Amino acid sequence: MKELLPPEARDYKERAHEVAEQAVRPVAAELDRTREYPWSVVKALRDADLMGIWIPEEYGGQSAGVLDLCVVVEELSRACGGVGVAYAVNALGSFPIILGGTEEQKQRWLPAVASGEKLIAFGLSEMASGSDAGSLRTRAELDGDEYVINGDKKWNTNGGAASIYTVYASTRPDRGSRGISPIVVEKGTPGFEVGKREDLMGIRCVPVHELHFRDCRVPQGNLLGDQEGRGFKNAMMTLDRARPGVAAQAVGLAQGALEWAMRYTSERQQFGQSVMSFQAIQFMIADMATSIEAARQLVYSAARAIDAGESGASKYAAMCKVFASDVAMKVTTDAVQLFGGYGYCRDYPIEKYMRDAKITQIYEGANQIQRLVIGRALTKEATGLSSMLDVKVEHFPEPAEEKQEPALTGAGAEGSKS
Ligand code: COS
Repeated sequence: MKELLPPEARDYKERAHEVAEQAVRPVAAELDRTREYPWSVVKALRDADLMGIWIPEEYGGQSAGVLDLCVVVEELSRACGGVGVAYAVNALGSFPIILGGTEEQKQRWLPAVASGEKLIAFGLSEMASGSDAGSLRTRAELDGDEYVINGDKKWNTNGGAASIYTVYASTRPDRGSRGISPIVVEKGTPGFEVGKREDLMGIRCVPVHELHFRDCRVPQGNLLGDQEGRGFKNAMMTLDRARPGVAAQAVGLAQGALEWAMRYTSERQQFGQSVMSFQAIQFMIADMATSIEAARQLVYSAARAIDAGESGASKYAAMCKVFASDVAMKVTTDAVQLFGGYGYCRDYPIEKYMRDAKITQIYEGANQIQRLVIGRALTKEATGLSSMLDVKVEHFPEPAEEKQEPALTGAGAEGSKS
């Protein structure tokens, strides 16, 4: 259903498809094994003019929308989920600057990200603060015209590879989530160290690191915007725009796994015929393909709603993330099943899809958090609904008094005997 996409998105999708087939698929297994950063893919994406497309034109980007970002991530993830997120996380890292930076800050940091010369990362989570992002403990204290940052970040995707880090720190711990501020820290700043690399189940070519800040001094001008305390909202608004990218990664992974499963089951012969010719297998594949298409359309329409500035961005972003990642987990697990014993070993590419898919249910807000976001949005909508319908629960008619069932003796019982 490519023709349902606007022409620009179709063009981005086709170009990303080319990069995925030429530069990603041939190296995906090797990158998974060695855990090397996909620098060759970054080069291919730069050559194809696909890096930093979401950055506004005035800062060197292409002013592409969330939909365009999603179709690129989807195509890359179809070949390798790790490469998909290595690309998408640059959007996650730069949205805080696009949304909250001053004109000078945007001019300072965005052009190098737009060209792909520099990579960028997003530092929100900490060891003790994951889903409850507002409880973060990293501190930033103003000392003269510098912020002094102390604390540790966890799960920093692109950590080490990135040159620019958007870090969320508390400038006013007494104000809770309203005391959090976003501060940009550049690689090489004294007191800032990239720590332990996590040994992940999937997306293994992407480095995920701890970050450590020990009396790390940055100029006051690195505080995004001109006011402290806007960090939590900035992070939430960023996630509203970035979560469809995770959903697109999930769709790409599911699509890639489906295609491998179709190829395998149509070639594999058992009982004198292809495995795919059995109806039980066709039904499985039919369900996989149908759920992927449903997920894809939800991702695209959520992205379009966000691009159009519709209210309810958080709800749509959460809906597509939760739905697509659950689909990806189910589809990639079924794809492994369709490969039988071969699906369970690393000689075939399929088990990697299952390992890569799992993280889409966890990062950028666990799916339980997405359901909470959707639930809260619906709770608000329910209030609006009751006033629209002018119905309150107590206005529903009282249930009629219960009628006594006739006893099984007497006329009825006798009648039933006759
Ligand atoms: N856009 C703008 N503002 C938002 C917002 C959004 N999407 N969501 C919340 N806010 C605002 C609220 O309006 C509220 O503002 P006030 O302080 O002015 O009242 C403030 O932020 C706090 O909101 P809330 O009370 O809803 O925050 P909670 O602590 O209940 O947390 C969740 C909300 C759970 C949704 C949030 O912490 C979350 O998304 N957690 C997951 C974090 C995550 O995705 N981590 C992975 C990062 S990738 S390393």
